[in-house]
Amino acid sequence: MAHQEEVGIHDFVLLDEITLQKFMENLRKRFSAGHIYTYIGEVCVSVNPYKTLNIYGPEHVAKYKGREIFENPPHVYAIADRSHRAMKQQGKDTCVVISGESGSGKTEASKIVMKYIAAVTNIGQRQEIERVKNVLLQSNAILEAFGNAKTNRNDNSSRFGKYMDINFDFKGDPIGGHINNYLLEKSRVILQQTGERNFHSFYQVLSSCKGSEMKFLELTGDPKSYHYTNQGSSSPPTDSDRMNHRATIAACKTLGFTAAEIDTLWRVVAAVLHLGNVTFAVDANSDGVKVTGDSAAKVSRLLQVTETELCTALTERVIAARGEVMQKAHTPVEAEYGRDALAKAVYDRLFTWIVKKINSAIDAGGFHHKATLIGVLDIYGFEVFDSNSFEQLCINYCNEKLQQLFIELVLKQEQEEYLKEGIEWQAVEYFNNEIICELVDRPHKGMFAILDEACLNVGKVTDEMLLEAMDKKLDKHEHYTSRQLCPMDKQLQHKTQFRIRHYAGDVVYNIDSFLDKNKDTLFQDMKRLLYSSSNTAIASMWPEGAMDITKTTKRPLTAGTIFKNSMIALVKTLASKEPFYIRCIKPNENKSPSGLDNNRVEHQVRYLGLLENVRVRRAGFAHRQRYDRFLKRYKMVSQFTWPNFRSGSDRDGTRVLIEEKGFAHDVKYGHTKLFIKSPSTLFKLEQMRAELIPHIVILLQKQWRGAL
Ligand code: AD9
Ligand code: MG
Repeated sequence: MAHQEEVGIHDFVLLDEITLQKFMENLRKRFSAGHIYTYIGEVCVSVNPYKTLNIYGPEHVAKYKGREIFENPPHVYAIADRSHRAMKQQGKDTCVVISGESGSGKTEASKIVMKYIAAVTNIGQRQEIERVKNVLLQSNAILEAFGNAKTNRNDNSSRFGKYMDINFDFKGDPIGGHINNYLLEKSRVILQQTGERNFHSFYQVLSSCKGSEMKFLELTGDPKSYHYTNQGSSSPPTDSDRMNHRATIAACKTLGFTAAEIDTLWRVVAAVLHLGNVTFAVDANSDGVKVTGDSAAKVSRLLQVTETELCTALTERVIAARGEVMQKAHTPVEAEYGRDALAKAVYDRLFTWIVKKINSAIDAGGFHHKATLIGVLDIYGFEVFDSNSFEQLCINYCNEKLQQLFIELVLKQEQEEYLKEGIEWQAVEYFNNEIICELVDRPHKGMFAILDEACLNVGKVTDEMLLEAMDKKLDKHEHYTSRQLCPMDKQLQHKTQFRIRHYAGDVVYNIDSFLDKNKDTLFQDMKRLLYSSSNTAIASMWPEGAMDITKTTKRPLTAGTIFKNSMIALVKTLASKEPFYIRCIKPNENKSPSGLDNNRVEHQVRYLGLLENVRVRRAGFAHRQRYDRFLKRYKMVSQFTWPNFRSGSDRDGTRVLIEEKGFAHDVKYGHTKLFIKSPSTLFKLEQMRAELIPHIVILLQKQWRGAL
């Protein structure tokens, strides 16, 4: 295979000057030459190429397998290999943390990591391992169908967070896994912004509902016919929706979903579409509302519940007061609210059920305890829309937490390494975003806590009052402001808006519906209705429907608190593993393969803290390498070490070489590694090596010829 000429510098640590300008120059040079990956030490910076690159084939897998990072051009494969080898050889749990804003290539990178791991494992072709590998890879197709959607930032945007543990046996082969999913953006089910779509699954089902097998869904095939798909973008399903529909079904089969279970997936999706078309009219015979049209009948057929019970649940609710049970009729507004809440909840439960099914297909069972893990984190990226709500707050808070982890781990790791090797170093200044995390999650005082407190006073507190409470408690915080606090601020046009200065930029949020989304309640009647479904899969999604309404139940945790707790648990899990990082960058706003938008990219480089990362990595030492590896690479440059150093340890050999070449002032000797201060020393060594290599090749050729 021809070796592609490297353009630019493969590791930012080796830049002669650490400035944003030099960083950008190098990134641009490499991106234009098709090199989307560049290292900062062991962190891989990846720029979304927005085109298919021929760098992921089997020959590339072979090139990276078992190799050190510096032996090949930068690649996600090298990171995947490192995480796999560290796990296999040292029995350590590792994780690959992929971060970057929406559309920067995180999900693609996570799939590339998983494909690489699948490609380098199970040399023995064990059947069970093959099954596990297939399931792990195929699970993506299902999760993306139900959890991804077209947004204005990304045509295939993950609308849920995903952390996947892969379990390995002592041979380093995958024997199972487990997925944790985080907060699906279920509000998308009922509402999308201009230009955006609902979840892919809706278009997949619409693209294929005309066939005889899907007739029972009673769908027209046109997104325009359904309220929930006739909003942001109502263009017809595409060929790829059709193809992806088939791929979803194939993946479900691989994962062992039964035919009835696959049916249930589409039943629920179709039922949600019909549910959106249920309309209400004031009932002249009572003071309540009645259901109109024929959509409710379709919903009841698909969800396998009785139509009467469905209509009752949609138009009234049962309330229990002092042990007595009463019916209360909805107003038209309440009825519509209840319908939409039901649609969101049904879809959300379906998604959770899918994840559970995938988990049972990949459960490593009894091996679990003995296995070591690689965790792969692919979560929604930082996002700013024209209108940002509770979901964006959660997503952006999640990115704050990950950034904080990055800061801590990267610094911690460096510090530990210097300590372990007995080397002194100096700390580097960086922005610690802990203050922003606390703005959101501080117990009793943070935004989530204020939100929860407001939710305790059901019916009495409005979103505006919530904002007032936030203003009162957070007005001193330097990362928070609102229209009320700052009336002259041009960004804040409405009294419902507040702004957080995130590490990645300013985001203006709208407080409307925050309370509702945080409370996230569904009338108990609806839960009971779905629990009564004759479809066992659907019934199993609603276990609390069995509960007696008169029994006092504990107040359920709010959506914000559940999310906050899951983020804290996630960070703890990641921090317990040896982390490897992929930092993704979105080159431009147009999804274009050519062109790196300077401002946009500079902004990302800045907020991802990449320059600080380079500085920390170089804080004193641009390069470090184990003595044996150092000698192997550079031994030809010294007469004392070529062809082999025989009069001492690798450390001694390294010292002899370094002293002979006059670099002694620029290095420190750790216990197991050599630390080089300035990149120029490494350049010089590399240069000497490069000059000598042709001579050595000729020499070796002569020797071979002589031997023949
Ligand atoms: V979000 O936070 O889920 O909205 P991601 O996950 O960061 O976002 P994603 O991986 O979905 O972004 O990438 C967006 C699109 O960029 C993909 O659908 C591909 O069309 C394109 N992409 C990303 N990475 C690559 C790559 N390595 N090679 C080719 C790529 N195309
Ligand atoms: Mg994604």
